Amino acid sequence: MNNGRRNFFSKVFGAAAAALLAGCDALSQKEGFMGMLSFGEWLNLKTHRLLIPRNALAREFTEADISRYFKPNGSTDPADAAYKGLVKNGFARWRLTVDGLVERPAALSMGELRAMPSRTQITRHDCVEGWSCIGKWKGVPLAALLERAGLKPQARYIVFHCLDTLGSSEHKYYESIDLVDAFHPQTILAYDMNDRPLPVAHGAPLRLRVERQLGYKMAKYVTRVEAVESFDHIAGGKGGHWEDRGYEWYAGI
Ligand SMILES: Nc1nc2c(c(=O)[nH]1)N[C@H]1C(S)=C(S)[C@@H](COP(=O)(O)O)O[C@H]1N2
Ligand SMILES: [Mo]
Repeated sequence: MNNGRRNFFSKVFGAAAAALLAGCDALSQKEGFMGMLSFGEWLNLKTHRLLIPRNALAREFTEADISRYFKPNGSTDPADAAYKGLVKNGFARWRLTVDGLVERPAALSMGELRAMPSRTQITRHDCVEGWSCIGKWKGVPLAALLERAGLKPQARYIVFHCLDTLGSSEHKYYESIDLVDAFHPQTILAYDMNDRPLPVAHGAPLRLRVERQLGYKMAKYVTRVEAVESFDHIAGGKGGHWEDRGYEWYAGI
């Protein structure tokens, strides 16, 4: 190739790479990746993400990044009678049931959960509606709970059963994740938000944080963690309240 043509091609490829990078700006910043990469490096990064996306940690932020206002969404004050009763009692009678395909089913009090190992993380919550807020979460790693209960070999998914009913649904809110996300180090059942017990609007007394996915996966008002082989038999059979209404089951970000 003569020099003129080589220049022409490098300009065209340069422009294409720049356009691709620009298109990826939001995602790149979200993942803490900054600066210019060559086209080859960019391709490499994308290939890696495709191969090992679910082992990567979601970006964590600093105290200074915490949103002054964190928007509550979906159910924010459940009207369900059982939930109202628990609130009245300051959640003294609340228990987290761990059952399904486990060796040692359990019903744990908040005191027992708080006595388990904990993880604290400052992360960004992205709702499918297009808003984001940064909050600090402290809770028990789901992996610790599952290790304590002992998964049976047939277990493939973890289902989170909630205490609230959203809108005119026939079923209580629920969600599910696979075992890759269940054992991810940032997957926690959070009981504190911004250094205080989780408020009712954000899912008191316990809510899921699964940081590599969108907001609707982060079940609030969790009362039961069930290990299952399939979720065909639960509610609409698609693995979650919003999934039953057409949303994607794997809401990776
Ligand atoms: N039980 C339950 N969990 C839920 C919801 C809900 O309505 N009920 N809404 C979901 C949606 S769409 C979002 S964006 C987040 C909102 O969490 P927040 O109220 O802490 O902002 O909770 C998710 N988890
Ligand atoms: Mo959401």
